[in-house]
Amino acid sequence: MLTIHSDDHRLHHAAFEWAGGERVPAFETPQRADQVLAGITTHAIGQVIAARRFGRAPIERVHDAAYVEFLSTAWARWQAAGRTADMLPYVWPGPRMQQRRPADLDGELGYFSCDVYAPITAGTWTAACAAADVALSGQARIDAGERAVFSLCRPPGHHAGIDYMAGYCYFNNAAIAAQAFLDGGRRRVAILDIDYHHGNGTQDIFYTRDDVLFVSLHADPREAYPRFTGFAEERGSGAGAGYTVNYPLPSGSTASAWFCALGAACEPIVRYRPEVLIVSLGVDTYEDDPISSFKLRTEDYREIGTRLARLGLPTQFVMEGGYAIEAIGRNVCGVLAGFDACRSEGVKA
Ligand code: OKP
Ligand code: ZN
Repeated sequence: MLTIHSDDHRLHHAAFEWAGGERVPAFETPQRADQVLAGITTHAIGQVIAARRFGRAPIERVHDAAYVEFLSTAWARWQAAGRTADMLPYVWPGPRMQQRRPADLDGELGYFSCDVYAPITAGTWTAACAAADVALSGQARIDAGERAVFSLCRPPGHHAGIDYMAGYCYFNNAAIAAQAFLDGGRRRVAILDIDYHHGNGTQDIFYTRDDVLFVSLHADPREAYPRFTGFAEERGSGAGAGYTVNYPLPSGSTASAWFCALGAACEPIVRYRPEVLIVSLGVDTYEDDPISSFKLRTEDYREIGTRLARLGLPTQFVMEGGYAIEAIGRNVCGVLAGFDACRSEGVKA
């Protein structure tokens, strides 16, 4: 399988994050993508190519232009104020408060985010644009007839909504690719999100639409980030009613429960008859992931690839989470190799 990559991801490097009331080293590091890239070579997944640049227009097809503009200038404004630490918000518009854009930088930072897990650093804008380019370059390859690609995006994207950053995510790479498929003339795109965490941003972007089916398998929000979205009752609204499907799983779920849910999640996808499938690929479902609780083992990732290949669809894998540095390469490559192996046997009904 072809992999798309950009070295610019390294420009985004958070100094720390908050956990258990303490400042701890950030879990979302440049090493993650470097390890996956090393795995692609070690496991002979295939060719790696650099992303092309697509500019702001395809990003603004899913994100609010004011949010994009804020992200593009935030660090320079922060620096001009004499500040040097990572930018993190402290105040958000809560329930029943006015959703009004504040007039100064600290206020806007809260307005355009919904948690404390997406710091803006010196290189965040460049890296986030590069991740979108990695997604768009993969999309262009599928559009040109490639059967499957892996977009090695970093920073990840599925928590970024129409007008906010959250949970290590700034631009929603999978959503940007989905919109590009539609803008290129496809009419039905499915996104399957198998990251441990609910893809609240992707859901936000497509919640009222029927041209993108969003199906997500994730830890029950009652006991996991992002806490306030991802319940089974969230199913889309308006024209989008029925086009969001959530499968929350209990904390501590094992592979057998997870694969059972994957089987269920594939049913609405098959029924939708999408022209293309985007997989938001997180491997933080792994048993030794430092911030998650599912119990998948390395051998399970190959099986995931096999199951997805059996759907018989043009497929774009988009990298999301996975924080067990030592295992991230082999787990991601397990999925890709499993997919490729099943594909080369020929897809049988
Ligand atoms: C991003 B992706 C950990 C609390 C959760 C934010 C997690 C963002 C996950 N102590 N922190 O979905 O992998
Ligand atoms: Zn995750």
